[in-house]
Amino acid sequence: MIFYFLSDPHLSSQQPKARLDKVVDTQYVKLAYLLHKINVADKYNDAYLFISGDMFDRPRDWYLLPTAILLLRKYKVKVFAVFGQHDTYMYNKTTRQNTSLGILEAAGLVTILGKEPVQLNDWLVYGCNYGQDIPKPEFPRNKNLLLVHKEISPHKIPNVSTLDPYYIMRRNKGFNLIHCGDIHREFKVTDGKKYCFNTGPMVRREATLYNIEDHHPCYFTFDTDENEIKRRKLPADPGEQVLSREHIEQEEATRNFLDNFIEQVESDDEYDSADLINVINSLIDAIDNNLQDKVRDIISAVIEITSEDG
Ligand SMILES: [Mn+2]
Repeated sequence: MIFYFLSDPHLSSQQPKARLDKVVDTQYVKLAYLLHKINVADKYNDAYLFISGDMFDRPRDWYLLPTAILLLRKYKVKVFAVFGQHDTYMYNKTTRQNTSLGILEAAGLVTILGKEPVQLNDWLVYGCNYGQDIPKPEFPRNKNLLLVHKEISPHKIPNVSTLDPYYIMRRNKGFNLIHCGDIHREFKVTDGKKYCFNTGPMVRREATLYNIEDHHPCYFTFDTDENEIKRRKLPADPGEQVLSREHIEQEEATRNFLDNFIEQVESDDEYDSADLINVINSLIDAIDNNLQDKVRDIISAVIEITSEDG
């Protein structure tokens, strides 16, 4: 089997301010390129695509969904994913189906992973959606793959608390491969046998120094006969050509997500609903455990009703 890994595609019908090209078009070029590769590989060997959350930039995007459906149907790739915070109003069972990713799942175009594993030959595949705990593999001595949307990264990012991937590997020894999403930075670490990794964002939507100077969008592959993770480039122009440096200073000056959120609400710009959800989640985490689910349900229902395209 060949596994294909992609982190944080953030498909969107919206043009980010910092992008100089028509990113709505170039995102499909990248996705179609990858789906075509997998479709060809699948003729010789079972090939699968794994997306570790934030397949979409916002929970609902009706302008985008038809194209996403057409591409997935055209290339007939078997896609597995978990929900990131951008894919859902607030992760819960009641509202998650009424989202772009929920629709792809209902249409049978994407399989959402969770704590009950999906078996692919001699591998068991688990998912940890945003806000969930990492599941325990049923057979830790067998071959296990985990998709997780959590702030796992070896990089020190100002004002972002991250979990060390080596710590995650030690605490979750049963997983041979841990495919991460959430933090938009590429990394790959290994203890010699097992891997923990993030391919970085498929689309460089934000004007950060990392996106402009360092990151070339890519995907990873893993041939189950070789036990090795390989990095492969996606078609992408240099950061300097697709992102404007004018937006960097503003972003670097933003001290933390709360400041960022307040700034966005005060400006006329559209605010990022995932930031709002981060703030609400951190408040809910502070209340009584027994009430947390109820409060999440109530708030997600309110967000769903009041969201402009809801
Ligand atoms: Mn993301």
